[in-house]
Amino acid sequence: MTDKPVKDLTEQQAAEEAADLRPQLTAWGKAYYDADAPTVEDDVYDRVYARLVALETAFPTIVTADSPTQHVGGTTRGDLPKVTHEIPMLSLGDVFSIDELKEFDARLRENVEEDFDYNCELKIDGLAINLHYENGKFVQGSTRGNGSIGEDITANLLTLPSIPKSLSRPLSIDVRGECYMPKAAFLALNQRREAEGKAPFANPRNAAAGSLRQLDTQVTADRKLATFMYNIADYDPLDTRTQSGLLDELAELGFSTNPTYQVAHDMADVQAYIDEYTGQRNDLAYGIDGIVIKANPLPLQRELGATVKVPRWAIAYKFPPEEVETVVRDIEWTVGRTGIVTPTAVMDPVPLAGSTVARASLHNPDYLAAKDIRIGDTVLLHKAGDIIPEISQFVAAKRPADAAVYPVPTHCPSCGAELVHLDEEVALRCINPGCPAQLAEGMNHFASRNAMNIAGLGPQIVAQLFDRQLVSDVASLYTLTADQLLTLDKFGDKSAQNLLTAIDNSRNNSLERLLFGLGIRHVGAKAARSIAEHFGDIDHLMAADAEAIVAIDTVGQIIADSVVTYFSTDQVQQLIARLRTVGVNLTYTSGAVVTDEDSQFAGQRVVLTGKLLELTRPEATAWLEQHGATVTGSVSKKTDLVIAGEAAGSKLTKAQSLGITVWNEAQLQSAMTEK
Ligand code: 3B8
Repeated sequence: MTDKPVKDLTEQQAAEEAADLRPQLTAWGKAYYDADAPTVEDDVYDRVYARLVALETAFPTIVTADSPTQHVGGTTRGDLPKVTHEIPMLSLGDVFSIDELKEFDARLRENVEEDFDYNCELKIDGLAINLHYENGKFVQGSTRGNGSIGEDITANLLTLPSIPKSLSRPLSIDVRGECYMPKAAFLALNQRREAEGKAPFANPRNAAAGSLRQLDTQVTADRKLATFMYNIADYDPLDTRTQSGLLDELAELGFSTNPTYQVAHDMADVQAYIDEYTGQRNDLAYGIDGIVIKANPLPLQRELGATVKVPRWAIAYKFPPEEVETVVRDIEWTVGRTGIVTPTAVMDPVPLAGSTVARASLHNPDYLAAKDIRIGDTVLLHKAGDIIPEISQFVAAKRPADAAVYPVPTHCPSCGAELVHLDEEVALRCINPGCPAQLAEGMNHFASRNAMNIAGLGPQIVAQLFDRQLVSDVASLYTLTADQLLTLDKFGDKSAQNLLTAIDNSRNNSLERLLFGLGIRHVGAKAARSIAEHFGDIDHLMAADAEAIVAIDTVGQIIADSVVTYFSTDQVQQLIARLRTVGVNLTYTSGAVVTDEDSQFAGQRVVLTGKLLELTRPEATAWLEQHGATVTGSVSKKTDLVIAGEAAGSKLTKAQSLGITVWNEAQLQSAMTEK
């Protein structure tokens, strides 16, 4: 590790230094977590770790999927057991243009006497996995690894609802496919990580890879991973004679398969498929990076076989990366909940990969300096991992003569306090605890779904509450009156009453929601839950020292220290006293989660619709989730049960047309009281 400030490094130097640090951190982490025998002082580990985070934050392109920062907490396994693939897991050859695709077709047709079709499939941007079944029972799941030897991730894959634990027939087969993280789950995960002060994942693929290597399989389970299976290692056990038929048969056996495949007779059909999905790509719920064409007859696949590296019967066409030019008009500095001040490029709005983009994060002063982006610059813009707008570079030829290097602010744009760099951080911080921008961000977090879950209290309303000085901290939310709310833009009696009710209901939340909502550094929703459950109420927690907190299995030193530091300040103690006075519950009331596999709701997908009269939706949802159900918002073929309240509309109609079981509220209540 060097002491050179990160901002003085080139990307190349940063990448080299990071590559040196990672194996060291991984080895220390392994000794600590897996062998429970630390080989280094905690503070040395922390310093090296902080340096790696600093390097990767300043140069996001150098992040690797196996970086220790991508599985914070050292909870991923570095030593997964190896699995040998008897039949190697090959990867696909790539082409980048339609012309090359046509050459592939011409070559194949030259070598094959008879006419044949292709099966066109989307190329899912995930991780290749192998699922091994014996007599219809799932026994082992593994990664591709180097193709011959992969890693055993059975325990993690067991948590994925889309992977059947037993098949509809007692087959012994190896089924191959892709494990991926849906776009929505990726965005939510990164938002959560940012709120918890963790490095965001670079793209859904890295997020999926990290999630599959978790030591704690509950983390994997929470990551909402999904699968599409597309292949079997050996065709013998099935009767199917085509790739398209194979996909249907896999679906019948219980696997999740991608329904978008199409059989193509010739290259014109293939072209039409490419055009169709180039257009739809951004509307899909998962990322794709191209399409795959496969000779459809399975006997032909077998006859053609493979080279050492790639099958001869299939090829991937990769989409060209979408990139547009636009002009930077401003660089805005905004203050986040934790005081981090982040620059954002504000640009002329341009359509890009399915949305209109006008802003891109420039992350921190080092990143801004490295990219050397100035106001007036024409820049090339793309979406990282298909999702996050990112400036690739400025166009030197179009730089205005007077474009000046953008000055980094020395004072907080919200409160005017002097900005600082803590420790090794590249981030610029405002450390004034009374900074209005931080308080507003903190209140947004407090109200968010996984925290106090106050529906209707979003950023725009919070901003107005602070502007009009109706609130000063989160406790003051609980003394707001209808008259005060009526002064807000577009607020009427009904909206005021709804918000007051939502705030009022949040008083009864169990302690873990409050703990997470307070926004204590490093304390995520999961740690908050463990801590709340362990201590039972806030007084016992506030009386605890770090040693007592770290005694909780899933809580590490960094979290424990952060909690103790947080509660040690007068300001926080006064805030807790005010929360108590306004009647916010400070005890843990969630009770143990039922993991009863016999529950009739285990693994069921349930949709709530219409107006519930006796129960509230959050109550019904929480109860269903505690009994193993996944509660979703829309009805599809996969829905198992719809619970329809009063005046249920189109969701009920759809459920009925799909033949899905429908219950009324009373049926749900009786199921709840039976338990
Ligand atoms: C043979 C067939 C590798 C692949 C394959 O969506 C082989 O078929 C492969 F050796 O990697 N990412 C797909 C996808 C990937 C592959 C595939 N089909 N749809 C994908």
